[in-house]
Amino acid sequence: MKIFVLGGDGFCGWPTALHLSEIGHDVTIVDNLSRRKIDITLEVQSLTPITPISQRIDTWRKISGKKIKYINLDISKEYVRLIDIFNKYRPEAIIHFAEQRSAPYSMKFPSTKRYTVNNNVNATHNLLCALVECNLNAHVVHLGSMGVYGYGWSGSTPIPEGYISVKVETPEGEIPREILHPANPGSVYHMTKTLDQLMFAFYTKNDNIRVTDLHQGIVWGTQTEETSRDEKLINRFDYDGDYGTVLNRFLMQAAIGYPLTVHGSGGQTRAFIHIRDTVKCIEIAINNPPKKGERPQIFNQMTETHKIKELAQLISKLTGSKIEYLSNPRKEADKNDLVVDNAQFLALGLKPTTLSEGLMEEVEDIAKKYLDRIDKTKIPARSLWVKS
Ligand code: NAD
Ligand code: USQ
Repeated sequence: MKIFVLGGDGFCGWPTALHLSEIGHDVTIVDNLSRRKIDITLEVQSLTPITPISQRIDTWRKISGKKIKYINLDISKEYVRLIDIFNKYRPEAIIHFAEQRSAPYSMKFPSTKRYTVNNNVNATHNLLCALVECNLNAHVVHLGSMGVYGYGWSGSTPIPEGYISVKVETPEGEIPREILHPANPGSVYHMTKTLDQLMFAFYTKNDNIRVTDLHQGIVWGTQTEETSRDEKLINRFDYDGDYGTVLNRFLMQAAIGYPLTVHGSGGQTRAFIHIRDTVKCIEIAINNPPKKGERPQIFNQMTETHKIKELAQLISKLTGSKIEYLSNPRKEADKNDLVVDNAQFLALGLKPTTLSEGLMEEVEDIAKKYLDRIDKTKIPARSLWVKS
């Protein structure tokens, strides 16, 4: 299948592009390298030494004998070029990772709030608008977020996969309806993902675009089968206070003896998935497209939920690290329950990688190996949700 991977140079996109290429798809990466540029502005770097995109692709060709094409394009701004490449290549599936994905970065300054909204909303809308203009029947697989639901809004009732049954009271009696689960974003970044959902609902209804929206939890881990074949293929690992996600940050902190940075009480429960499972889920999603005219197909892409303080305690037990409870830079519930329905991926054959299988491998093979690249001054999370 001809597949475009939008955002294919990023943490989830790069291993996905390699995996899809490995299993025989004709892959084109479209990426404006904005993530690499943000690192330069923030004066941080991936813990792992990532090579330039041309070297990554060249190495993959030498190792696998397979060719991945690369196009440098800003999806949020270069609409006419997007039309040109759609008409030239006519992709059959488009995986859409190309958004600003950090909640702290999205809350850092007015400029980063505005950048996140302009970039994410326009990227998704340009994609959908271009598909209609080019009369392209490609299946769009979008990486959304568990954060669109908020965390634990329905207590111990599992968060359903996208839609919720409600009864509308009318003078004529109750009307049963199935609606998108209420949106409850916790950051400007998460808000853009809730806006994406509405755009998908409109374009599937109006133009019969086929969309699968994957509501993904926090991705942890670094390597997949394909990225570990050569050091020049290594995946990125963000550890800084803006882009580093909680579990990978704890693993890096454990490796250098830095106290684990728990925000608040650590009673926040979140959903997690290993990067190897992300890649597998996308393969499954591509193989199971919705029909034309169907509403967006929504899968919850997560495999386990954990409280932040329990993760810290687990890593502390394994490595002897200290835990530090910091005042929380975010405006979020101090504790919540989170139960999530992920039956669709399990039914389609996903075999989850559990936390117990990969934690120490990450500390030993990644964090300890590259610890001389860590700048400790970049570890604290300094982006405040509310400036007072
Ligand atoms: P990332 O920042 O590493 O990758 C995103 C890629 O998209 C980058 O290479 C960036 O250069 C590119 N990009 C951004 N805007 C673009 C534009 N306008 N035009 C072209 N390219 C553009 O992020 P990631 O961690 O790989 O996340 C990928 C997607 O998955 C995001 O949409 C994110 O919201 C979602 N997601 C990520 C996680 C996670 O834990 N990493 C969890 C849930 C959902
Ligand atoms: N946290 C800590 N200590 C840290 C870092 C974070 O306690 O050092 C806490 C945060 O306060 C928060 C939780 O851990 O309560 C998760 O934070 P995170 O940075 O790991 O994840 P988040 O900001 O939610 O964003 C990440 C990805 C985003 C994706 C989202 C999925 O960056 O792209 O959409 O996870 S989800 O969380 O399910 O919404």
